[in-house]
Amino acid sequence: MNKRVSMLFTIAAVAVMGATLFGSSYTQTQIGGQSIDMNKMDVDVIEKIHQMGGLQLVMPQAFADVDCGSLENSGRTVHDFQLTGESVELPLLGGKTYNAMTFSGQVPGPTLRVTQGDVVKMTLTIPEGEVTGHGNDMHASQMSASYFESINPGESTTYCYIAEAAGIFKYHCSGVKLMAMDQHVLSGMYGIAIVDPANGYKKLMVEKTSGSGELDRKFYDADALEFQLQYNQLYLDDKGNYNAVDMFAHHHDAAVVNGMQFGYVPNMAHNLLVNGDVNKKISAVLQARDGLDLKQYQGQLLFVELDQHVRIFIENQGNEPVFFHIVGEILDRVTQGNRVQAGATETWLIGGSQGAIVDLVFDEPGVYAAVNHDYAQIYTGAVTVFVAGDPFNLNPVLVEKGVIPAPVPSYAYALGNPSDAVPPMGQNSIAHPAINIHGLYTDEVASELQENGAIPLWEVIPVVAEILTS
Ligand SMILES: [Cu+2]
Repeated sequence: MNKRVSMLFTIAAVAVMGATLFGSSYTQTQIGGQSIDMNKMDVDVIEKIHQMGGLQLVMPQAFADVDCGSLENSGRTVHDFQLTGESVELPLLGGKTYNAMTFSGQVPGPTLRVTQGDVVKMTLTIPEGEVTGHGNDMHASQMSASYFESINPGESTTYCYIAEAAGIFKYHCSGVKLMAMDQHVLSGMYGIAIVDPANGYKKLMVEKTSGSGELDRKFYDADALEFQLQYNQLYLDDKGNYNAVDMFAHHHDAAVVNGMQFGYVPNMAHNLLVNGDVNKKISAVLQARDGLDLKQYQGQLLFVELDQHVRIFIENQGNEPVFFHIVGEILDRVTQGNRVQAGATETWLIGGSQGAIVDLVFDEPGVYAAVNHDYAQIYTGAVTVFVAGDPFNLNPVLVEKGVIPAPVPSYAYALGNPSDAVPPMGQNSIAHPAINIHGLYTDEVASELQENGAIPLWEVIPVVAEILTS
């Protein structure tokens, strides 16, 4: 055994011992990054660790099993959260595909929304014929993932927990008894649970100054138009398979928001509305997802009203920091858990497996790009375009042509907001005027959304185009 490998095994043994001695959740037994200098390691050593399934740790049953029976009859609201673990092929930007692993045929997985104190009854089913087992570690619970272990193809397991802490929490596949967890998560097996505070969200206070320099505090009701943005990276080889060497090197191939690179950018429908011609591009740089044939994968925009309380649930599902920034805006409030962390701040740093709730109000009609202000991530896909109000003065045309009966405060009334960016309704949610089908979904998931009333814009736009150009 060469020196580096034996050194690694020593570190692994110490970690295993730590787990046995202090035995709680495996997260406490992770090896500190400073103890291994990845840059000095052989690539084949990294590959060997990966083939081993990472460093396998011993995990005692430190947490008592949670009995669904007693929790289900405790008088608390119970949420039945059903997930399936499925490997599917999903498209990448530019026409290629990759071998994705998903919860329920979509990346990210379905969002769970509950109120603090509710019981979550999570069932993970792995269909017969699935290539590997899967697990689920829900950060909203306070149980070790080792309790849940992993589920084999053809099997199903349930656990229950009380969502005691308010906030936004990641859930992710825990691999096969924690092996290959990195591959499963970075291939798409992640999602969020939003736990609304028991007493609801707080009013939003925004400070402005008057002409005489005096402070003018404006308060917005707690009810808000809500979005969800989940940041991650893809590490892939040429065949669309997960590439662990790139992951260890922190060398991503794509930065994704809700699973897609440049998912929220203008498409040809917006060309038509703004320029009167599907082929006349609004943005030469950003228009990466043009084409009605892309269906649920074409670019869509996020539409908000002016002077409207907007709440964004953000989770960093990835392996790199997120410097959340909205070009041309200031984040009026940042909350983590149920505690306000900042007010009127330009950018907020969100580490890996960390969430934040950003509240803000857009004051001026315009186009605003929410970015991960890490340049390596901006240019590889972490750009999300918000449009506030009617900056293109489309209301008169749309009304005149009969597309809408009266002027509207945002284009969401005509085009809807993308389904993957809209979380389920909570206790302080303003309903979106309409939802369009957009997301890294299988066609089955997209059809289900259509059956539930979401708009397939790729079918609607040709009709609108005919009206507008007639
Ligand atoms: Cu998995």
